[in-house]
Amino acid sequence: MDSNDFILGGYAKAPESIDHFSINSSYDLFIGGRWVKATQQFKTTNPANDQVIAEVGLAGKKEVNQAIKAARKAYESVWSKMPAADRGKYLFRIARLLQERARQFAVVESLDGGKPIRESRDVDVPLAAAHFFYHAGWADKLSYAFPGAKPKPIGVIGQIIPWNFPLLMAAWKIAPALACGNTVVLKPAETTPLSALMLAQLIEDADLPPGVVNIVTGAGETGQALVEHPGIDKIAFTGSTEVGKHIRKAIAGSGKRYTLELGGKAANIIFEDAPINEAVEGIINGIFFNQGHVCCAGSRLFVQESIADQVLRKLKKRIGTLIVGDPLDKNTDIGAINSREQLDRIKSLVKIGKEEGAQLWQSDQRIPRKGNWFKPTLFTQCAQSHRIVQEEVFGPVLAIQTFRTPKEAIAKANNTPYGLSGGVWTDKGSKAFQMTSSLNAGVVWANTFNKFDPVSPFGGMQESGIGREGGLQGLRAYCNLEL
Ligand code: TAP
Repeated sequence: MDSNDFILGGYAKAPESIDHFSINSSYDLFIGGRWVKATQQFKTTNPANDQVIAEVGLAGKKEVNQAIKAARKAYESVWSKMPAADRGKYLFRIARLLQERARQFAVVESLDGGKPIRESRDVDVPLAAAHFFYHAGWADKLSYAFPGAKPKPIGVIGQIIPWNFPLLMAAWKIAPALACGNTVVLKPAETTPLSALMLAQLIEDADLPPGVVNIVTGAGETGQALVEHPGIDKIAFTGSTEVGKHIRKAIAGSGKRYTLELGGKAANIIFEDAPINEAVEGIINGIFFNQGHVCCAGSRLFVQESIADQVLRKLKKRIGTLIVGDPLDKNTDIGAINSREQLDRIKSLVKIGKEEGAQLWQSDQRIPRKGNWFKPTLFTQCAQSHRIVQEEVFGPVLAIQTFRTPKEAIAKANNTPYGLSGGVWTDKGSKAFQMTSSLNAGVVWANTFNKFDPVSPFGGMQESGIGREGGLQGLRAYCNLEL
């Protein structure tokens, strides 16, 4: 067996084909409906094998300025004046083209980001299309969304997104902004620029008026240039709490509107009356889904003491069956860690977890040598003060604690600066309601985990952010309401 062969837990290999379309060897910036060469380029690599996939433009202040000017021109001359029903038609067209090209987008998302093709294919791409469909429907019905008010667009929106759901985050940002009559300049993450650039190609094919959507690839400095530019009316940011705080300071006093979707440290709480096997699947889905690269990952598990041994035994057994390997293989459960930097961060926090006294358990499946990989990892005997309990690891690492009463579970679950999401598993509806209303979290799932829908608003409390995306609340964030 080749040293980099993927381990498929007894299943024959089932790789998704990649010869049904081609990825360019280099991509320019998408500004004002044209492809504009940047002064500098950078490489994007496949985290599963470290191979370079393509070169993309690195937008500096000059290109960001150019993109904002193009967005302003499109806003003033075309998009904000267009009949809302026509804006809706463009969004429907984008949604349908996304469905037609779903296989290409799924492959690119897995190649560039490392996530299993099953997730890109069954979660990321369909949900991205659903967001465009949903907001296409709202475009000419905004006055019904906000009865008694006259919704007006805000203007030019700067949008900055992370690497964990690159296409989906682009859809979450672009679809509502356009539906409300705004134009956008979007910056994808440095390690996952390709699906946003393919979306730019799709938008070009959809004949969207030039400048309505502009995509500027680059690193943190590109995002900063967007944030600081006076021509931006609103910043919509998804990423880490650290950068979110930095952005809030940078725009203070500027009059720019903002929404911040930031980090999380979700508690997944399992009561003794829960359906145990389903709950174990929920734990797996909550933290190992997308390698734990999920803002709302259930990275803290609280199990009622009476069932702790049983849950832990079942959990370990189930983890042993997970397939870690080739993101393009349809059997794969856990793909590649998105970047070397992120892998180093996970390793460092795991080392700290051991040093602080928590007990580590890792499954014994083999992982490929080349590329960025991390085994599913559990920590037991965790204390509330441990850094693996308090900090976002953003990897397949679960910190497990026990509790005796609902009150204790709530106190422990709420003991972090974050407040994005949580999960409760119980047979009792009343207990589910009591828990969901007591947890400091923007989203709480009951007897399920990590479920998304364009109709449901998503967002955090405390250091997990300000504002909502999705649903009416998300739409509201892209309008000025005149009463
Ligand atoms: P960040 O490092 O914060 O990066 C997010 C985006 O901001 C990237 O495009 C990044 O560019 C850019 N950026 C970096 N520094 C900037 C600056 N000074 N000014 C403006 N933009 C800047 O986060 P990440 O590591 O990509 O993503 C993981 C984080 O996102 C996690 O904390 C996760 O919880 C959070 N997240 C939250 C949500 C929601 S909905 N709450 C959803 C997904 C992810 P580069 O990539 O080029 O550095």
